Amino acid sequence: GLWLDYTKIKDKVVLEGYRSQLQGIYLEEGGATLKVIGEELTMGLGTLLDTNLKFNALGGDGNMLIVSKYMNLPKNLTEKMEVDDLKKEGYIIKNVDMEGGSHVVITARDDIGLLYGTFHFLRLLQMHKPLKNLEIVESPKVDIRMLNHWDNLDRTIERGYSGFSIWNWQTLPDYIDQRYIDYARANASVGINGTAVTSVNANALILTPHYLEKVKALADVFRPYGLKVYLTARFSAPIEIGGLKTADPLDAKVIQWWKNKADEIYSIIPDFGGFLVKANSEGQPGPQNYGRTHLDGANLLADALAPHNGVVMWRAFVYSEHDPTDRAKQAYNEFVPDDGKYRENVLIQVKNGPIDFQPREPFHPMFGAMPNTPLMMEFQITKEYLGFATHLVYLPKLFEEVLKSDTYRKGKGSLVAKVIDGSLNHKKLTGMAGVSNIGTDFNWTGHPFGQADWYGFGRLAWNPYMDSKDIADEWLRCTFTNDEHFVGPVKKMMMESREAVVNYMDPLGLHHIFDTGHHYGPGPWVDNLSRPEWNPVYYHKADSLGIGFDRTKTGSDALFQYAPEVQKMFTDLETCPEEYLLWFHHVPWDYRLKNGRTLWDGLGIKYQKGVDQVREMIATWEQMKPYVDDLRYKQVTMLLNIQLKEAKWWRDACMLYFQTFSKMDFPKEMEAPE
Ligand code: GCW
Repeated sequence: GLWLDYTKIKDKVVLEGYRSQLQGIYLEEGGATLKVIGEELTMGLGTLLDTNLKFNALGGDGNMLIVSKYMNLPKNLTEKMEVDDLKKEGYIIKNVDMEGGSHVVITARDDIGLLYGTFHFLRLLQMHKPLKNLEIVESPKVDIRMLNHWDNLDRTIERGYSGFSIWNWQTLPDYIDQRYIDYARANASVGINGTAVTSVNANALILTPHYLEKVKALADVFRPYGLKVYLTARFSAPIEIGGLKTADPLDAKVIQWWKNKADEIYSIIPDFGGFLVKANSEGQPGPQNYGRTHLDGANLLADALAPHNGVVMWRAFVYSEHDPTDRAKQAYNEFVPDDGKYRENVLIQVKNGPIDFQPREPFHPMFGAMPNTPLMMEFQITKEYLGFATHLVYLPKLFEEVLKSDTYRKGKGSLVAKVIDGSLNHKKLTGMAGVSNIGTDFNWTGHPFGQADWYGFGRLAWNPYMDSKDIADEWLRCTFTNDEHFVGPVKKMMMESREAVVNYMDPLGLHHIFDTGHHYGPGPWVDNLSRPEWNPVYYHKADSLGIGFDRTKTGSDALFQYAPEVQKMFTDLETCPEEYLLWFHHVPWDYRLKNGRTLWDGLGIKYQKGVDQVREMIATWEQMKPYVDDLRYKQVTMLLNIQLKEAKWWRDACMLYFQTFSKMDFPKEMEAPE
């Protein structure tokens, strides 16, 4: 079902209104995409309106839904469409009155635009929006809008909490699971146009003919929905599956091997998207194994893909034990000096923050710092550090905060969103990736509210300036009900959920204090791991004097990587937002916060607030019983109760541990530890 569960509209007035406005459909004839548009309209309108709408020719009587590329519309209709602003994959939805009837026209330059317009149109109905005075003109602001699956070939998923991988490599290519089709529909409905189906901790086998045939079968299913397939390329593949002695990016045989491999892939999948690469990161092979650089590695693959218009997405998530001072600095140091030297078909894929998908991080300093290289965003939709698929945390709020952060790289207003949509430096190639939270679970994402994160990622990839509140509104109406008694309170609950998790896990700029390996639950005391930068104590640095990571000049000076205005704001304790206090500063336990309380009290109050916020979420949800089916009502209730138990666990574990340093009493606002 997801948000495409087109249940019959119960409101009689709305239903009758739509029925009289939609008396037939004209759908342009065409290929596979037009066929799936027809299927989606038949299914969507069939169930929403509980009627069987006929597909008619143009020119008859009655109010029609007209779906056609604008160059194929009759001249009198084309003239009414303002297509100048319409880009590739974009669409227009507009009312047009003509003799014979009052019509709704969906038009576009290409078939995929028509499909996206169709999904938008169906959403209008799901949301009970009036079909009058429509003047919708939409084009994607970002070119590559893709999911990254961290799915292994044995169907386990790294950091996946919703079951196993939906890709059944054993039965592919011959067996096409209905899930593959529904997956493509769901992605297309929010404008996602790419998917890297294998993990960045890559297995070279995916590049062998045996697997490429299976990938082809997926690509064939996805193609009508505008969804391109990408693969993760293991840098040592020339050795592992190519029989070469080296994977040195400057070696002639290696260069030829990748070229041949790209040619082979394109002979099987002509619209293959390209490679996603994790290299010299967390033990993965890469060009540095041969004394070369990320630049050498990325350009090697880019040259192999260029004749076929493929792209390389080279990840900037790198850190090593060799620079134990501050892991946050390494990516900037390794990539920024080579700005402008990457081939045109290379995008550097950067996580939203400089550490690793924490509940809150400042934006990554690379954003805006490489004006001559396309930088794409990597968000994590799966909740590795936010309570897995067990906690309700609405992520688009986090995504929005990052996208609206100001890098000041070209003065005030140089938002991260402008780096991502390319407008800050007129980039030709743009992209946004989200690490998928999808698995074989009956409801796809484990937590019923996890679907909203997938949905919201897609909407923000289409338009990084969207308000996460509007996205929550859409998702709730399409997924549950339009009843305002439900939408209002639940939207509020979703919007507050992100701050709640920050409060009960990582308040005031704390980060990476998770228990080892699995990253579920608190472990601020861990200090015995083989690499220093894996130990939580490395991040909070609590001692008898205070707590926090000094990233100013007196500490690691990671702040120098930001624009001067940003450096200044974060350096000065007067202007550093308290959300980032302990990210950038080591401050005494009795340091006075803006509200006059000590840091120690402030920490306790925040942890308590997080717990209280989960209690409020439970109270809100309890009121929602009349509006939700029993199954989802019970699931969310049980999950929220776990969340409450674990919010207390976080509060108690962290405060009791930090108390061993502060030696201060808990603030009076804090409940006694359980
Ligand atoms: O956060 C870390 C995860 C790893 C992941 C890595 C990465 C795929 O714990 O599981 O590996 O990030 O992004 O490469």
